Amino acid sequence: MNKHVFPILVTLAFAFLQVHAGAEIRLSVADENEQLSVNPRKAGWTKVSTGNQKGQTIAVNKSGTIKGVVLLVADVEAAGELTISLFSANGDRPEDDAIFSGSAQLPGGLKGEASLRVDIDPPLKLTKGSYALVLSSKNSNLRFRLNSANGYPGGRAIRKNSSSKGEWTGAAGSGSDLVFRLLGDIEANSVSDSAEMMPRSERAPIKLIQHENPEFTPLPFAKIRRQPNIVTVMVDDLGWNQIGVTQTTMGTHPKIYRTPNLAKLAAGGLSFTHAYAQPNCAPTRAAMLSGQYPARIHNDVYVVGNLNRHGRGGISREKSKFLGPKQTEDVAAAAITVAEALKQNGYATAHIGKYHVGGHGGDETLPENVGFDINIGGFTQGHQPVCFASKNGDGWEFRKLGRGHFDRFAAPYTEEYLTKHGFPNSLLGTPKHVSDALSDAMEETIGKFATGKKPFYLQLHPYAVHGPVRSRPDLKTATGDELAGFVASIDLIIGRLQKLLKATGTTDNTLILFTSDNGGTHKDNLPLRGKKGMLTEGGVRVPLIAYWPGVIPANTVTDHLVHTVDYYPTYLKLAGDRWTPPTKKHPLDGESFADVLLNPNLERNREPIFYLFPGYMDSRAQPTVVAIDEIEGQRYKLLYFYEADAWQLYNLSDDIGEKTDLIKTHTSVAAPLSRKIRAWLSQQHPTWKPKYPLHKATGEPAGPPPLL
Ligand SMILES: [Ca+2]
Repeated sequence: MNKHVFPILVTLAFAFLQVHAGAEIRLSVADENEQLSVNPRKAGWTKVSTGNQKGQTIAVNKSGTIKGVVLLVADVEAAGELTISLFSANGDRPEDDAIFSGSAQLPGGLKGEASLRVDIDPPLKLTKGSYALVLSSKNSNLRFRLNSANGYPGGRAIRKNSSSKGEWTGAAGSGSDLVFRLLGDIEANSVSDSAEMMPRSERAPIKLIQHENPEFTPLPFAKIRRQPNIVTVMVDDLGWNQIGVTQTTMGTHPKIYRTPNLAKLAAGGLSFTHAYAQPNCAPTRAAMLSGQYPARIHNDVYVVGNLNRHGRGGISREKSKFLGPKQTEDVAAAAITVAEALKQNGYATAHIGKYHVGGHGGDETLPENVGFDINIGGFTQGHQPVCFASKNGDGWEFRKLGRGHFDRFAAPYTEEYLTKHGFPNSLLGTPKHVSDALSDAMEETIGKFATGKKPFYLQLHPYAVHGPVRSRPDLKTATGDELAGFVASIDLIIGRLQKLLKATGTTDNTLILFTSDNGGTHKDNLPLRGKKGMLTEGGVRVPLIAYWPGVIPANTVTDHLVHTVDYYPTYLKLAGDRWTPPTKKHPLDGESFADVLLNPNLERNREPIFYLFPGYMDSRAQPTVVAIDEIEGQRYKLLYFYEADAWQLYNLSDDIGEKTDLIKTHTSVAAPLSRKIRAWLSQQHPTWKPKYPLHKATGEPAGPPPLL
């Protein structure tokens, strides 16, 4: 489907309404971020035949403007002209003459369902009141999607056709709405719940490849060499299946992702199909560093920035029932970080690349002050302003990337460099890419550590693939795609890491963990639903590969539940638990998965993975509590939405795309899980202070969700 803007034909039949005379409409296919979708189980269709009219009533509570509307349509190939009009409304009935009316020709040849964007230019200024948006079309069988789940409580779908005897009446049940979203500062939307968002392509059939583990003899824990070196590679914004590794993606990855070094890592190690992170950069990094959920006072990082990020298609500050509480952006200096704990266990420590959870409130939370012997690039910022080095006077620099730490790796590619790493000659003399500079920093750091006596812990946190998405030119050419080329630069880091470990004789006593900080955001995460920032699987499920030859059985896969908070206790276990943080001061919320690394076939019960999100983030997130748990061999996800005071339940074992809400039929699963959520939120510890959405009227916290 193309994104052309189609020529318009304006109907000025109502031009006597001076205020909007001259307004025009333009029709186009909505871009990726604006596409609408609705759970098919809660959806229907309404056809607008020639001579009939369909519409939607809308309540405008405060003066503002409408710049247009997005609608979900189908059978576009049969459509001729579309006319959109806006009336004042009395109940289900449009009144008087249209305030605005515009027509345009729909494009021929479009197949299937499409989010149609209608721009109104200039925008319509509306005062408080009830309105009706009315659709008609000529020579057409145009169909519009209905949300039968009362997605927009402020109005409903209406119709005027032969069966209504030419009178206006409600359409298709009192709870039905057209699937729509207004554009402009008047917010009305029949699919406002982010969990309802589901691109149409997600409904394609899914085939998941189930890997069969080869035979292996697991090593008993007592037999393994303690205190391995540990390298955590945490990529930024890399989606669950945006790598070319079948073991991890269950075969769902698009073929543009070519990552041969990661494929080798998986072939020699263990892939996790169900690894979870927080839905955003900073919260995941805070969870990893502290080993704690955000509800702990020394974590307290629930989201990037603040918990009242309204707008951009999300519920407005005016309409929301709650306020997001205040949070912090740094892991507190009082926390005992994983680096500090590993230092207590005799490790040398380093952080390279994106940090994001220190320095907002002072230098005491920067990596060098919270347990890292070496810090290259770790700073407050959450993304790289540039992906390539640029000239600065006589030298080269990565402009505004952290605090200049990477500038000593910023010189353009030399012949020697290209030969050493097997990179193409076409790069000779061109500016250095940020992923290569990260590898250079890694080589320098591991080179230092390998000659020392201590085991080392290295957080290698690439800036890729956070936006701006800029690939090294040869990698873009090789993959045919800017993002896939950017992902390929990550794969080169892994290739260089493995080569370096071999060269320094440290392969056999080094554990590599490769993962991401949240779901993908630049392209879809199909078959997972949603993207970065959401609590749907597309937002929180991430790739995870563990590699430690001779200890972790090769070419194995596990579906054990793992969350970012688990890394810290796992590392402590492997370090020998010589020193662990006092539980009174710094309890850990995760569970070690060291036993799974040794035996991926192990039967194991982890407590549920929990999420508490008490605020707002544009169209992606509203106050929500989530639990993911294993019940009688099936994996379930239970969600509570504060705004709607409503629950959803999905069976992730047979519904990876979270399409079928089971809340009405599976009470025996949901009820005990709601009690586990209550127990989790109500646990007693001086450091456990979960923050809830705040009632607007009283400022009082809403507290835990009710019991089912
Ligand atoms: Ca991220």
